Amino acid sequence: MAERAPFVITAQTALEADGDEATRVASLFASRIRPATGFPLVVSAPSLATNSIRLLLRPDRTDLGEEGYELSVHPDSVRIVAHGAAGLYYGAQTLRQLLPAEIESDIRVGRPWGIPSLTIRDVPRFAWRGAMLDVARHFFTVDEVKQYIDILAMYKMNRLHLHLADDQGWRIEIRSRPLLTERGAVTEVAGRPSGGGFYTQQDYAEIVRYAQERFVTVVPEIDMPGHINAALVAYPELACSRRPPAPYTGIDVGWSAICVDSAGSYALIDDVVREIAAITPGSWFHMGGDEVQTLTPAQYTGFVQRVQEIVARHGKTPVGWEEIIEAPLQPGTIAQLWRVDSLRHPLAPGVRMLMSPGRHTYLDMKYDASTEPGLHWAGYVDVRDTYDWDPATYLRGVGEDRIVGVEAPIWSETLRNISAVEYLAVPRIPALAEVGWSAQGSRAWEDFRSRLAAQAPRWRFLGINYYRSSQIPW
Ligand code: TNX
Repeated sequence: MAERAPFVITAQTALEADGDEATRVASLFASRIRPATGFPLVVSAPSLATNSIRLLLRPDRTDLGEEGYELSVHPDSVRIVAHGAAGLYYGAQTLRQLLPAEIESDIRVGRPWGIPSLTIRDVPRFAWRGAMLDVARHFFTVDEVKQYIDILAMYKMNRLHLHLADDQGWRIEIRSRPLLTERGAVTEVAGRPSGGGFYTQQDYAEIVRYAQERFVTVVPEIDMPGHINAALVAYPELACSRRPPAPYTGIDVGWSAICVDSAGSYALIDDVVREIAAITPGSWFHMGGDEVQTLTPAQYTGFVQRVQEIVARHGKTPVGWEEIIEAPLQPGTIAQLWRVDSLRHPLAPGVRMLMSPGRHTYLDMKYDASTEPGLHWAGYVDVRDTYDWDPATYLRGVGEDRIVGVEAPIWSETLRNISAVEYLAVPRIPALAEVGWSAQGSRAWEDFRSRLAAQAPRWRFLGINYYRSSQIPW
């Protein structure tokens, strides 16, 4: 049987959308493909004309959920149908991937822009498909964070977890507590006494806006009660030790703690959570909770309980690293797995897990012994390790229904710029994106590795620094 002809984008192709949300998505897609094609690609209301790419929201298509889409490419038109605007956006990302790699060029390329005739119906497996960026150990500028968001959005990931405070630096302006950034933001790992940096609330709002436009929800994290030295440098009275805390630029963990028995600590935490919650449209606030070595178990669980109440009072759902499950948690709370491969006690009712097992998802782990940046405490993590596992069978007793999704953290102890971040993230981000999106039964490593190889020319056009893993047939 003869294959159907492709749809070809030309100077006359119209982009059509119904309503504000669909129009916004269509405009973003148009601005992405305008430079390479050089075509006007004007966005207008739906018509009956041929030679058009149509983005349509359909209230009756509840079968697609908020993020699913249906894409049909015919010789004379392209149609993306979704129930939610996110679905239209993901459909447009798929369309982008079906175009020749040169579509990613920022300068005009004279070649035909064909898209094969096909129909795709696509709905994500997990609601949470995230990446975490540690902006505390090394600071990344607003533009660098946007570059990272672009990569996430391209692969239909939908959460950016920002690790905003740690021993080495406090990275977000808190207006009622100005010393946090005045004194706590000027350091980062490996010295640079006036390195560091922080986001003003306006900067943060700009990151949130840019992410939101690409259907990525920002999840802010303030790590506590440990990993908190930078805050104690600013407010030494909240440290229970008698010696005033000194700025820290090393990479040891577990040694600092805010004084959990002092009312002043909770007053500060309340100010911090309130101000961050007010500029965060997403539902979540990440309270950290990892690697505390200086408190008794009772002190630790008591602290987690009080902070989860503060987070709830400011209208957010708490997220915390896996250690928080030692405390009695409210239903709805999300515990982020990173280290264990079995649970010592069952999850409380309504608590769900976000899966970030180090040996599969930690993007700061080296690919192999020769990788320059990165650490290797969880082992070497090559692309196949990130791709070839099932979140629903990873932990005994924690099946699909107790899992919100997957997330890839990137800790920045050894990463001084976004180019190093990209080198560790790509191609493991696309690998984890597929773990989060596609049903387990429809994934196969052999098939994935050749599809992944075909992405590399795009990364080159986009100027993304990536690792040429020997596992991939580039
Ligand atoms: C463990 S993962 C940490 C971080 C480090 C990371 C380095 C987690 C919750 N805590 O403080 O940066 O290892 O890979």
